[in-house]
Amino acid sequence: MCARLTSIDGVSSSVRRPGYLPEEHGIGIVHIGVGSFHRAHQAVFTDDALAQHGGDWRIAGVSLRSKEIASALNTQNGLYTVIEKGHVNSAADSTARIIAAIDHVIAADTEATLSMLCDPGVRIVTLTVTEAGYGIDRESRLPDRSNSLIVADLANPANAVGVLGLLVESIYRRRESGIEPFTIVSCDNLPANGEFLRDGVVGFSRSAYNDELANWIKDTVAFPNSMVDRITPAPTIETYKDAERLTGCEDKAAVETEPFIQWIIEDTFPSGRPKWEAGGAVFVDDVAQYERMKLTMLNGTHSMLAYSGYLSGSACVRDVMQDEHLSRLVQRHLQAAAELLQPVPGVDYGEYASALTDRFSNPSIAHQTFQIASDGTEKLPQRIFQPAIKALNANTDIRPFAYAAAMWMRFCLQRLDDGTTYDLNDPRANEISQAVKGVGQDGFSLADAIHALPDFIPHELSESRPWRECVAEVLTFSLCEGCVAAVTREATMYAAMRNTTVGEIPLGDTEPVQARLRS
Ligand code: CS2
Repeated sequence: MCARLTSIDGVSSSVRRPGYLPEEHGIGIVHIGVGSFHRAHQAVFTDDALAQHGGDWRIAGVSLRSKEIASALNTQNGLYTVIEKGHVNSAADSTARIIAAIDHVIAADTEATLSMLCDPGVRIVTLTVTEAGYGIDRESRLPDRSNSLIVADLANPANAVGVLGLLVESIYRRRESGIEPFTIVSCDNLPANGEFLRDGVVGFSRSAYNDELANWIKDTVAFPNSMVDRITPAPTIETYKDAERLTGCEDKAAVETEPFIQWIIEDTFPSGRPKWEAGGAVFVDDVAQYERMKLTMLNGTHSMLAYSGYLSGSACVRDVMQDEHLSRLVQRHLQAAAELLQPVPGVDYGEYASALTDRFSNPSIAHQTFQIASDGTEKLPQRIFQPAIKALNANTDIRPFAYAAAMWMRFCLQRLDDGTTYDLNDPRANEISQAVKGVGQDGFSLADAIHALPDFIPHELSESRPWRECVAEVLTFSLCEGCVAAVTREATMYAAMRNTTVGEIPLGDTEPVQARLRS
């Protein structure tokens, strides 16, 4: 039995170690939401920046709910293993490195969190709390008053437990004590994530404090937008076993991830920042185009394949890519999404699609379709509905998006074709279950029930006859013939449209995609 990872002394010599002494660097960042994505992404960039450029940029983590990860990391003095798994499905293609960027993690403790956030050394707050974690209304971008946490925090901001309350109370306290505000970086998959969070924070301060503070935050605090990317499945027992095998130490905070990593950030950090360029971060004036590309191509395709795949028996993304019909639908979705994007200098959407196909196919990464299928009401607006509206306006094919939305609606029934049931992980799960009760096998009734949910499907779509018909038709077929048949039919229709036969590989439109698929 291996000893617990508490220092790098016991780590196998073949494993990459931090290129700096952690105790020589102070804390400069508070990160809220210390899940596996943060540990595989921002913490890795920070580790590289510390190794190459030094500075007081270590991270204090905040876990808003779970005490588990805080306890695992604190026991290990913040150390943990990142396992990168390449395309060869063998131990030889896995590499491990130890990350020392996290100093400690505070779990579900308002005063400790506020006191850390008010530390004058803290100059940046980063967040990965998921799309659902902000408590900001998507339309108005104000605090969502249907969220009980927001209501409680608005009434008692000094004891806040949610993201907006903690940020605003700490900005308020810092200002009272004459401490400069920190820069706030949202790292969740939301369009214009920085602006979205800024509006939520300003709205919260206006309601819970006063206009003066709200206007000061608006004028003074920086909220750079950022696009983050690294496919990171939830760690499993196998992850911990792999970490132990590779490092020789027991590690209960290990994460596994793909080799690819990307962070594109707007360079607005008035109080300084780590040189995240050391890990390959790219600083730009405007992130919007990159964000749209990632949200609609990677994440949109992910959502489509998660619902279609889970309902038709593919547990992981890699299984989807092995399935002739599902992988064809992946190509269709990538292409449909790419066609709606404005050109970006230096970016070839064909190459991007091809790289995504490769990443999704990584046989060493067991990325569960059920994991991606969670929180559909938070993900679909930017991933599926926005591009669908664009397609409607451009008079191009809406079917790929209508199909994805229909498969999500089918998923909302919480049962597979063989009657197996599952939970709907979604902030609006109760409302959805009520709405779809009694729709039986009628695709039109199911589509009507979901379209009637308030503040969800944009009116451009719910009032569009072609959209409504396409969604209802896909649903009716999947309910009558089953989800495998629905996937097969959809892929066959696409193949026919592209003038290929099923079994032939559909070629993308650009030369790099064609070359890749031919090889
Ligand atoms: C996924 C993302 O779970 C999901 O919804 O689409 O987490 C995806 O893996 C990441 O955005 C990749 O960077």
